[in-house]
Amino acid sequence: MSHSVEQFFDNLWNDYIKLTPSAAKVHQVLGQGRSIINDHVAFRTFNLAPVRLETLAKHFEAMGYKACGDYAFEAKKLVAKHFEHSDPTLPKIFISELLVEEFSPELQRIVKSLVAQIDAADVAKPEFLYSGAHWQISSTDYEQLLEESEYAAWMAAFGFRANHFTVNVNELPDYESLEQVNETLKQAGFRLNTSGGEIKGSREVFLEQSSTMADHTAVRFSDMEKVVPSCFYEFAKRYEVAPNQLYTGFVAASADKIFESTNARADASAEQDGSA
Ligand code: OOG
Ligand code: NI
Repeated sequence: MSHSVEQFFDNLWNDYIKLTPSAAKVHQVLGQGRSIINDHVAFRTFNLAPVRLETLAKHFEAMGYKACGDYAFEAKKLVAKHFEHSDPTLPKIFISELLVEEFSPELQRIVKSLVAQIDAADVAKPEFLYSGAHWQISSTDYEQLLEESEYAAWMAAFGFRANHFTVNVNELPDYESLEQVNETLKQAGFRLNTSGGEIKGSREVFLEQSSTMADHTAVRFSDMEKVVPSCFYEFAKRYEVAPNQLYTGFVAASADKIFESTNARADASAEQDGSA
């Protein structure tokens, strides 16, 4: 791995743990001081110039990543792509984008006003991917976005940075199953995302995933400070599609539930689908 790519992921991680103090605790609990290998890192954006998925992806393509899979989330009005690198020590990258034109004029107005505050020259720098929010937003606009899209509200509060890192459970010593990982996390006091069940996916789809519910962080809105859900940690176990060949893709039905790890009202949604 080149020095600059290594530096990029170090900077990305350092920004992420500032908003996600529980991530350091996850490493301590699961890794017992040994290093943890990450399966993937996820980013969010809006499908508006100059921050479209394709534009953000250019930074990863410059590092040698290749586009591998496309995903659509109709109800949440999102699409996503994943990227892989030939260096197996580098995490996969999952980037989603909100289909802004499918929302109400009110949401479109707010989101466009945020994106208009970005200096396009900043987007061209790799540091953009851990630069946070490039705008001012009021807590009332945040609340308004929240009514239509938890994703839009998260983007408005946090901007451009890793939404989550994901522990590669296959590479985790001491753990045979994702159930064991989840039990250890719960005993250590972590709250897991139960939307769609604690474990999303199965051996049959070659991927099992779980995640913590996002930490809560004080965000300075233009009118007041408010504590809102920030970032979370995910756990992924992959299965072989052929001898010695692990599945490398994502599973849309599972990803759909992982998105809810940043929901303010995740408990309510878990009750609705009967899995709480
Ligand atoms: C991405 C959710 C999907 C996965 O691994 O399937 C995902 C997000 O919450 O931004 O991370
Ligand atoms: Ni993920």
